[in-house]
Amino acid sequence: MNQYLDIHPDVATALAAGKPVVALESTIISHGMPWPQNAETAKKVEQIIRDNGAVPATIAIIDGRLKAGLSNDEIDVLGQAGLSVTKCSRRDLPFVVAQRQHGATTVAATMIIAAMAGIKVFATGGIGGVHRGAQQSFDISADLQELAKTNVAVVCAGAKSILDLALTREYLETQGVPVLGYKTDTLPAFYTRESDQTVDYNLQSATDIAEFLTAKWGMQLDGGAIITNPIPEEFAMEKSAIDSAINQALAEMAEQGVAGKESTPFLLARVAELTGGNSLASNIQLVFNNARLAAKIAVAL
Ligand code: PSU
Ligand code: MN
Repeated sequence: MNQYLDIHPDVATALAAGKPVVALESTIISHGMPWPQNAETAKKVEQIIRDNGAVPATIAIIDGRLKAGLSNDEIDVLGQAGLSVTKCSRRDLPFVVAQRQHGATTVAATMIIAAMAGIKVFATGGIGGVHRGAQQSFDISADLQELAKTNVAVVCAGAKSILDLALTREYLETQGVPVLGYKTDTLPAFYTRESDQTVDYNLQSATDIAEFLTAKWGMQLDGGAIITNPIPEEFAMEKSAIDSAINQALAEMAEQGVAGKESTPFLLARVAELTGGNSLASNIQLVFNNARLAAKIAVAL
């Protein structure tokens, strides 16, 4: 047991009994959505996981403690504090722990803490990736490196086209990270069900996905896998509206010289503002959809 980690009693009981557990990230709470929808969504996602037969473990850092499983009050603290909570990827964890601060974990940091706790399946909205213009900026999310080495499967709605999806695919191929499609041949682009990129393998059921993961880890092929789950048709957005918001956000980012860890939150917030309430509703629904699939995969595993 890691001396820096607190596992919530419900999560610890489930893990000890070999019952299914699904990890959830917290940057999506503090940096991905506005208060109070962020905390409401986080609690509903936990309920959806319970309704589908698994135990939720929302992951964050509270007063310097790594947490696998939060109370509702802790979710509210992160939701209300929003952007003032430190966004923590791999490199930020030691600072926030040593300084006994709160931290919101990205996909990378959530995978690290999930793996410490023994959790294999993780649900989120979208992952980080290779940014457009990375040939110059070198902006490649640490999420991709983590997927290359940490044994956690990440269920998401693909990646937003704030990223360069083609370069993201190439990078994942080099790093040996499988990209699965749940009932899809093309990589979903978060708000839209399709993109111009393919997935590696289209699998038709949670059982097939669980068998894939069992084979991967059974062969000691370390690293994660990405399971992409297209946004439900009824909540998908018009590609042209999303594209124009993304292009405007990217232009503003260049103008204002935003870089480093601020890039992704800046782009997410600007796209959400420019597309109004529609994109928030879609974002919430796709997270619900991913939570359902992740719970089914955890049960099948
Ligand atoms: N993409 C989204 N929504 C998000 C994020 C990415 O569509 O909330 C968050 C996740 O926490 C992800 C992080 O792990 O941003 C990636 O940040 P960066 O690009 O700085 O690594
Ligand atoms: Mn970056």
